[in-house]
Amino acid sequence: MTGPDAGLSNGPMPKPLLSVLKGALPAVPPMWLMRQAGRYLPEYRALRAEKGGFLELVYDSAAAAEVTLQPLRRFGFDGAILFSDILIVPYAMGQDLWFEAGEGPRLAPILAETDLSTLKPDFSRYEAVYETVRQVKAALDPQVTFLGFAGSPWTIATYMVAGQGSKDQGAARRMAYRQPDKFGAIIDAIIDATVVYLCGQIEAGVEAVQLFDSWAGSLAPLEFERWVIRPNRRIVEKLKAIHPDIPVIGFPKGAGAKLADYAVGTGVDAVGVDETVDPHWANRVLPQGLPVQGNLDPLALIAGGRAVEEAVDNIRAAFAGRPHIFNLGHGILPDTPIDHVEALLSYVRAAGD
Ligand code: 1CP
Repeated sequence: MTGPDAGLSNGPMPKPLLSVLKGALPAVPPMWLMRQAGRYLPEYRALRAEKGGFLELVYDSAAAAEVTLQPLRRFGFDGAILFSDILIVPYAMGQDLWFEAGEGPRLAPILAETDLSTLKPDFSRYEAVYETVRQVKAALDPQVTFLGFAGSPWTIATYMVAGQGSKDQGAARRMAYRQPDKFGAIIDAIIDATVVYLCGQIEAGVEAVQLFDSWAGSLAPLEFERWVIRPNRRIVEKLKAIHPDIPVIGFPKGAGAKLADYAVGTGVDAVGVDETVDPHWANRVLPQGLPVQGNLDPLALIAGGRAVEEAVDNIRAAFAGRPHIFNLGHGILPDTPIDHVEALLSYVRAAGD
């Protein structure tokens, strides 16, 4: 680590990304990319083809550890994100989960009349993921911060209710209005299953966790307070009671004008900002000193060249006075050229001062 804040402690060299989550202001922002372990990498596609399916890969801990480490070897990011999926939580809650080739995840949907007591939790479905964490931890460069993750309750519920991804999350939004008690019971069960899962990841070796709320943007304000802010706050409180020193990054994609309410209301330690948010505005409205993560447009990275440099300069200028982890505003897309990722890293790291 370089820069004025490099010597934060007298012990071993602090990890750049973890230090920023705890408030450091290094000259060069640490960097990782959401979905960095995945389909834009030929070595991922090769292993995925060999294992036959996505869940097979997740449940083969040695292979999942290898996939976690692939982008580290190639690019030298400051963070490693565990290779798993947010839908492992509903699976451990007892919902059937499978992946349709060429389409995506499918779950047996929770309908208006579905009796929730038919869901029988089986948390042994988390064990292979914890084993992946242990294997990655043993192999990871000590300068790299290891990130665990889970989906946020609202985003998880959208998949559990619809049984698959959807454009407007209509099935879950309808149930939330029509059957708020039932929907609340689903959210409560997700909160509990998520805290178990994140504690397990932490105890196996991750050093910070991210809550992905990919569909936070689809809710009206009162619903946002009820189904995004409150459940995330409960997760943060429960985690902090057990693991007070583990930073929590909240990523409320699409929160827009509700970003500051989310940050303050949930009590997360850092907030992920998506690419539609003006970083100068985010810097003005977020609490002073709160670490941010983001927010390069994944499509700019596909274009590469000047488009990326201009956006990087703008983001870095906006967040110059606060702890900042450089990242995309959402996951890296499968058609992203690898040399554009390399160029991004060089550009961010060269433009230190
Ligand atoms: O090989 C394949 O075909 C599988 C593609 C894939 C991958 C690589 C899926 C299926 N999940 C993952 C890994 C994954 N997913 C990670 C770990 C690695 C990393 O970040 O590098 C993480 C953090 C996720 C998170 C995830 N899964 C989210 C939240 C983040 C986001 O991008 O919004 C969501 C919404 C999912 C659900 C999911 N899993 C997979 C797909 C194709 C989807 C989207 C389904 C849909 O909405 O229709």
